[in-house]
Amino acid sequence: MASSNFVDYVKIFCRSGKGGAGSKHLYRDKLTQKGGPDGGDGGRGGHIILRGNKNHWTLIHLKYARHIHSGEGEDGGQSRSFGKEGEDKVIEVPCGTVVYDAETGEFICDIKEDGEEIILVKGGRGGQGNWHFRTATNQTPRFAQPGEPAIERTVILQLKVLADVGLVGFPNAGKSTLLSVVSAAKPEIANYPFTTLVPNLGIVAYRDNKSFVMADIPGIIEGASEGRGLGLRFLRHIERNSILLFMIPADSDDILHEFEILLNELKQYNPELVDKQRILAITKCDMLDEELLADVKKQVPPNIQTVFISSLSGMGIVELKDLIWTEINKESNKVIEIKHRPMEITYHEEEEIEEEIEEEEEEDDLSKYKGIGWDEL
Ligand SMILES: Nc1nc2c(ncn2[C@@H]2O[C@H](COP(=O)(O)OP(=O)(O)OP(=O)(O)O)[C@@H](O)[C@H]2O)c(=O)[nH]1
Ligand SMILES: [Mg+2]
Repeated sequence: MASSNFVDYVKIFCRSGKGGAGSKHLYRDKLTQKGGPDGGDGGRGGHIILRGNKNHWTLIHLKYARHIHSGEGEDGGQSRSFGKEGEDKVIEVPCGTVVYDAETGEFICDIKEDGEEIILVKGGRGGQGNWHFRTATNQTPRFAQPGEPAIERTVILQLKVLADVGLVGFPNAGKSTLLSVVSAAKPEIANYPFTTLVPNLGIVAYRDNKSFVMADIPGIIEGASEGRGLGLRFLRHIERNSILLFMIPADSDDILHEFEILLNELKQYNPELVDKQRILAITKCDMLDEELLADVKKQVPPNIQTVFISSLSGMGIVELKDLIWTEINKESNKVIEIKHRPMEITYHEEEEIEEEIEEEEEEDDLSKYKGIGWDEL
């Protein structure tokens, strides 16, 4: 998984710029002996800003950006001249990025829209020059304010994909096959469990140039909430979906039981997921004849809209797209705000260990170049 392009977790150390100091300059020239204070203000230190960018789909571009520092503000000068402001650093992130404090796990902010900007770490204010401190009783203040110090903060950026519909099902249910049929995405498809190891996103073209985004996540199995299979690690990618599409193969032994297991695992992860609107797709219906299909139709859970589909023969696909479109456009299914629970810091230890191993490997790679001149490379 370490070599995957799907990066949905990065930890970054941020340091904003410190503010420049105010100047204590006293004006003097050949004609003026005591010109009074004329020290200018220091410049503000650079902020670290997060900006949503719809052209990014993952955090891969930040995978190796472990330290981000913004510029320091310059000190004020004579003749009341201001110090230059420190350069701001902008971190471009995909929409759906959530930021947590790496030490406490506390939720800081999230970016939902393209172009949305949030100051993650503020630059220090510049100090005021001595010109500000002149008073009737102290006409030559020989002091000025220092700039505010830089702020250091380690943050965790976590991606929660903003798709309209999320596919939920056991491994081998035909999730990736459906995505490959309705969108241009080319996920890996194979007849063994856990073919999909990281989420895939696809844009589904609908009538009249309309479209919606579908997220195919790795399969869920019973006990996922206790860490079985790939666990629930990827479920956060469906937290923000408007609706969930449950997928159960027509040849499953007990459709109702399978449906309940899936529902229960989602509930273990986040009870709010169970409140989302659900649709059920019974997949691989091409494998059944009329008689068997009629039998399966009797087994489906009540109180859920069900569509019988086959990604191979195309059966029910149009009907499914119509239903998804209607549901995601219902006002009641719009995701307005989701509650971000604090992050459990231990949760990601595994990933960090993986990252460290990778780093060590890189160091090893570099060591072979030691002692070789640039010309020889
Ligand atoms: N007959 C038939 N087979 C299908 C259909 N859809 C998928 N399959 C087959 O079912 C197997 C699993 O399909 P995938 O799309 O990889 O399943 P998945 O749900 O993405 O599985 P994981 O990635 O392991 O969670 C593949 O061999 C597909 O060819 C279908 O509509 N009809
Ligand atoms: Mg798959």
